[in-house]
Amino acid sequence: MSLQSFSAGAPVDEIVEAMRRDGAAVVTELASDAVVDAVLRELRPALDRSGLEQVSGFNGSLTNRFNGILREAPSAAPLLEHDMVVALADALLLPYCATYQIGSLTAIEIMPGESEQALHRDDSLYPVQLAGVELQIGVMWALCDFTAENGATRVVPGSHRFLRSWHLPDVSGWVSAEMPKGSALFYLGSTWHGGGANRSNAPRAGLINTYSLGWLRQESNQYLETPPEVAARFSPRLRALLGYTTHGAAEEDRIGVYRGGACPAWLDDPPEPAWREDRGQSATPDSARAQGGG
Ligand SMILES: O=C(O)CCC(=O)C(=O)O
Repeated sequence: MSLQSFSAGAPVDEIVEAMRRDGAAVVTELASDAVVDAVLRELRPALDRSGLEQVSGFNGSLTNRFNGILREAPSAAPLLEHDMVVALADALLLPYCATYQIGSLTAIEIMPGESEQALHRDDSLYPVQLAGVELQIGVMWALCDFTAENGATRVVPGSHRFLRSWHLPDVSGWVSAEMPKGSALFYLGSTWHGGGANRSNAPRAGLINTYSLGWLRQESNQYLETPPEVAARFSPRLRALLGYTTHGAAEEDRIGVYRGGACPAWLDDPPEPAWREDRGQSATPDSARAQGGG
């Protein structure tokens, strides 16, 4: 079984359907070479300086990783808030939350000679399983061509339906998410996947980030990775995605409120109303209740 691949202009509902069926899908050439090249160029010094700081059995010994993406690579912003990404995240996550957030944001450069990463599911971070509820989705942006030879992400199609258990399920049916530079692999948090071995002579560079339900704690602390003075350089939509907003509209339902004063100017005019209006969620608590919510 292979993953379904879509062109950048494909209807969002068809991609959502493929993700619900297979647990993952590829959308080809969603970002231009110019953007992708700029991201990698901006990340280069950080990857060379501190890429190997996260070496571990799980992360690999020949894999560069870096997390302070927006501090180093402002060119990554359009990828994180891309309309297609937001539309897919809306369809897959908004049934279970009022707003979702970036859970983690990591550049991963698998160097030649690296071996396979263990297959895993990202949502095992959270010690709950709620039938039918997806806790997060992941997006892997290809910053170069992804091939089976250079370590394209390995995905087990259909594995989002495997039950959680202490025993490793049969994950032998993995496929390589091969895709040209600028494409994106979308996968559910429950889908088994992992980095591939790099048997080529060149690095395999990708930018992977997750979007998780807004009432969960972020996997990586985005307020430290992108502190307010850096977040201020980006759009209200991206700031809200980073978590600089609240979950829930009504005073008594809000999570993530900040009442400490000394806010940056843009927090005095919080981004969340615009973000909610985008998605038709600007209803007041009373009218939301009248419509059957809350
Ligand atoms: O590098 C990849 O292709 C996947 C990495 C991954 O899934 C992880 O590190 O959690």
